[in-house]
Amino acid sequence: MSRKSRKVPETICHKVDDSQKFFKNVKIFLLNAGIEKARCDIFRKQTERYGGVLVSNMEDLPGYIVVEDKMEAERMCRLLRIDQPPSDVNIVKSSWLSACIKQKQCVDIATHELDLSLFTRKRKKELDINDSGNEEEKDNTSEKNQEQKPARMWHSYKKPKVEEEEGVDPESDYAPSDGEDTVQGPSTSSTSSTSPEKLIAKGQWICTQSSKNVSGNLNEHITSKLEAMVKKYESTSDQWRAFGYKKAIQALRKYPKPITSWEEAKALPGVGARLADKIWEIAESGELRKLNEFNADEDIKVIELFTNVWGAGAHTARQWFQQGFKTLDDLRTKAKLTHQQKIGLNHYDDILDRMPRSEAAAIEQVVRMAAESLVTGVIVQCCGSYRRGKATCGDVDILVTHPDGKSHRGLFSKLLSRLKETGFLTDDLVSAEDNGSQKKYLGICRLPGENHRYRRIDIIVVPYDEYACALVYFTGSAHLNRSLRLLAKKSGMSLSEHSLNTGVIRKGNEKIFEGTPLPTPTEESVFKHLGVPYRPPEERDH
Ligand code: DCT
Ligand code: MG
Repeated sequence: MSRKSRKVPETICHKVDDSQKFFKNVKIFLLNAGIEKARCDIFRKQTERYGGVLVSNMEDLPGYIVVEDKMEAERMCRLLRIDQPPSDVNIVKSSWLSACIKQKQCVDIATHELDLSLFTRKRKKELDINDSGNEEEKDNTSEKNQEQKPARMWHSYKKPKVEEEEGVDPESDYAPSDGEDTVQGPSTSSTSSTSPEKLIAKGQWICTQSSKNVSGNLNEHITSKLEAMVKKYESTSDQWRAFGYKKAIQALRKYPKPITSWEEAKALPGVGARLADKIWEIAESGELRKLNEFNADEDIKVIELFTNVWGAGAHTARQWFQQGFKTLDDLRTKAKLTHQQKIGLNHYDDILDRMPRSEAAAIEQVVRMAAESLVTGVIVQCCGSYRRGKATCGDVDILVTHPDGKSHRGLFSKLLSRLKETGFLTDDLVSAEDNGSQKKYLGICRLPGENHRYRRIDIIVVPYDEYACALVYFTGSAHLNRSLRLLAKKSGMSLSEHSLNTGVIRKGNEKIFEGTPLPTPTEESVFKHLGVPYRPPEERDH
């Protein structure tokens, strides 16, 4: 039966009276990845019909997480961006939900529970290996080792791998109301893709909206506290909660007036009752007890301190903490550190400090002068938060190309040598990585003269025909990029920092055919192919 002709049987639409509501107030999080859309629709309808509450936020559980029958615990964690399956939630296969609906009762989960034993065994093995203190040689597959590779080596390290692997925009996964809610199931291929225009007409895509709120952020007093909570949860590897808070922050930033009631907070997209409590607590009292508790918690303070070491993620930070280290000096003197972590520690305060945009402009100018002294007509463009017009920048992301399409070749190493000779580049974090035809450098720089601080710099040299896609990517924001990539994917295209390809064939999440690059001479052309109205960089600060 085709998807279109499949209808929800009429009988299941009959009203049920209160006594039949066996799911009354039971909270259910439906992870739709891999579950056919029609089936998901039935699950949603029936859950609500029998009194259940569908939640889109971790904040709203405990309750049940319902996953596809063949889901593995590890994949589920990746999709949900959590470190491990939550202990206070029942994680069940969709067969449980089917059985409940069929038997019209909340059936026992015993035979439907997701098998966590493999995951637990793997984790235990990792812990054993870590305890032996010789982790790098022994296990190349564990998450920990992914982190031991220079964390944030390139953006794929910054960005959770799940987006690339699963094609999931986590926004969409958690917030169907955003209109980006379908995770492609295993049978999806380019043949079932829809035009971007149709997709855009169906829902509110982040990438079609300007990030500029005419009135500015009127809930700054709330978002600043929620941002602090995100940092806490990220450092404790509670990615799911961190994500819930991030969604609330986005909604609050866009909200056209200050929050004046709990109901208003609860009505924000992606905000459940518990998060609404927190928002309202801040709105009413200016304080958030939970944040104060976190701030007073010495252990969390230490882990957060360690998470901020460049090259260390939450996992390493936790390990250091478990090894009994308490201060940065402990790390300097006693911990086994990678090259990147040593540099991260040397410039700890400087790297954490955001620079004024005038300093980013001066850094861009140093790179431009050096590049121009090597090749005339070279283009040097500072991207990232700077190009989006932010007042401060965490690092400087500089894109270099040449309009003649060939003079960029060989420029990368000459440019780095020149910048090192003058003492401008002081430390290499990731040197001369060749990724296809783009060359990328991550390091530390310092402006000449007195009293300048060390700053993080990325330099990317790209061929001119990749410039527009690279410009879109490195300008960001990361959130906008995710939305653009997902829109491309659902339209049978694929967007990267290299190109925008059309006619991509996918089987499940695997690309069978890479497609053909579309001509993208300008950023405008990239947006146009995607059916998205062009936005200047300042309106891309999502
Ligand atoms: N990027 C992305 N996905 C990520 C990280 C980055 O698509 N996970 C893209 C978008 C922004 C660009 O790379 C530069 O990244 P950052 O320097 O990390 O971000 P930024 O927006 O410049 O912010 P900051 O001021 O903190 O550097
Ligand atoms: Mg940046």
